[in-house]
This record gives sequence, structure tokens and C-alpha cells, in this order.
Amino acid sequence: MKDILKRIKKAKKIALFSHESPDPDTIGSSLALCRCLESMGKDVGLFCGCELGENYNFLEYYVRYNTRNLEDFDLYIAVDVASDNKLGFFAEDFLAFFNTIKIDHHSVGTNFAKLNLVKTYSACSILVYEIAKKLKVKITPEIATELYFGICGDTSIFRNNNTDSKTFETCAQLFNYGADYRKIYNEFFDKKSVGYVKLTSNALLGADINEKYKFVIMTASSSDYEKFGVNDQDDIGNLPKTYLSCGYKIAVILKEKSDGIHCSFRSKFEYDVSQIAEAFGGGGHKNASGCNIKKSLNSAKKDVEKEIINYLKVNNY
Ligand SMILES: [Mn+2]
Repeated sequence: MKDILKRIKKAKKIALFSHESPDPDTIGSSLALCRCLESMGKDVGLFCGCELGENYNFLEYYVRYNTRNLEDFDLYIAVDVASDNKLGFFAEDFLAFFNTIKIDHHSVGTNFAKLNLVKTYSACSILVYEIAKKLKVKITPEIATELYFGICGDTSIFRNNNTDSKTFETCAQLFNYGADYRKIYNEFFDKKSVGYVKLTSNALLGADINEKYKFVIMTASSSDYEKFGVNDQDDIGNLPKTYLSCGYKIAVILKEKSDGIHCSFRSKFEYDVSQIAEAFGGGGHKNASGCNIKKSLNSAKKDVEKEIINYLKVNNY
């Protein structure tokens, strides 16, 4: 930490890197760090090694991503990036640079920077907050909001099992610094497009419910995506949870995409859906896993149904 603070203080022009397929934590912690460094008089650039969507546009500084030249900077910092491949199309440039720092919270990953600071907090935003305090930066409401956003993202708004007392303590402090938590829910977590509401309603209504074994299979076909005007990149993988809340053991959604049928399994605590996903060459966590089946939607659905019944029977559930 000391070395990192020293390097940051010494640098004049700092490039910050978020991980590809950015999530709220990498965006929130990077934007907050950007504001902190600028308040210290640094020239700061923001980079993310993939094509960027518009879903984070409600954060003012988001438009600044990938608008500068890498040559302009004398220090590179990767924020919330577990391993170098997550740097996307900036990976090579980052690895080749002489003055690099990694700031991260993932328990798995590689020390790909010259200086690496990893603390296994629930979100990288908590680590950035700690750094900001050590740099004696004034925490503005904007910084507090961005950090709070990152924490909400990585804890699924305090629901994941990584949520701990430090998470709440940090959020309480950010709240006192003026974090606009309502804006975060309104503009991001609770925000849906009309097409998304229709697509997900259609999938919920059309669900195949197996009352004997207590599981649910939903589908979203490519024609559904088209009909409701929803980009098939939109994430509906958590939709099965709706049926878990109704008392079913396992729920899955099959999404028809250009490279096959993407299956997102969700389950209650005791039911291990990673075993089912593994049967199709996929994997993941006990209660959230996925796989890709290269078949038609209908035959993939039959295979998934068979595999779920098999899993529940074998385990005497
Ligand atoms: Mn993170």
C-alpha cells in the first residue's frame, strides 16, 4: 500500500483500466479513483478494453472512456482486474509498460502488474475508498455515489454471501458523504426497457412448470428477442430466480443466441446446479451456473429437462 501511494503521488498523468465486459464495480471504482486523482491535480484517462454499451451513461464521467491516447500517460493502474486477459484489447500495452499497478479484490487472479495490491473485500470500490482516505482526498457526493454503486454491484445489493460488516460500514460512511443511492437504483438496478419487461414477462408466462419434481424451464427464442426488440446481449440470466421465490427447487432459462442455446441455471441452497451444467460441458457455482448447448431450442430443452429430473432422482430430492 505504501509503495502504491508513493507511486500515485509521484505520477502526473495516470491511465486507469477497467476490466472488459465492465460491471458496476470496475466502473464505479475507476470513476471514483479518477475523480480522487484529478482532485490531486493529476491528468487522468479512462480505458476499457472492449466495445462499450450505454448502460452506464447516467454516470457523468463514463463518456470519457477510451477517448485518449495511451502514450499520454506515465502510470497505468488496473482497477478491479483479476488477470491480464480481462484487460481486453489493452492487455498487451499494459503488460509492456514499465510503471503499472493492479488494485483488486478478487481472491483468484494473477499479479500481472509491477506493483499489486489485492485485498479480498466484497468490492474493489471498498479498496479504492481506503486508498482515497489514505491519499487524504475529499470524498465528494459524486465519489461516494460511484463507490456505493460498485459495492451494490458486486454484492447484488447486499444479497451475496460476500456481504460483510465492512461492506455495511463502508456504505454507512459513503451515505454520510452524500452517496445518492436512490439515483443508483432508479437509473440502473431497477431500470428496465419496455422490450425487456415484455420479453421477461413472456418467458415467465410461457414457463414449463414441473410440479412433480418442482422445477421450471423457461425459454427466450431468437424470434422473441426480435419481436420484443431486445438485444440478445441483455442479461436475463437471473430471471429463473423469480420461480425459486415461489418455492421451486431449480429454475433455468434457455436463451437462443447465434452460437447456441445459453442456459442459466439457478437453484435454492441445497440443490447444486453446477452438476447439471457440467453434464453439458458448462459449470459455475452451486446455485448459479451455466452452459452452452449447440442444438435447436426444443431439443436442448428436452435434454435439460431430462438432466434435471435425473439429478433430482439420483440425489433423492
Ligand atoms: Mn469487483
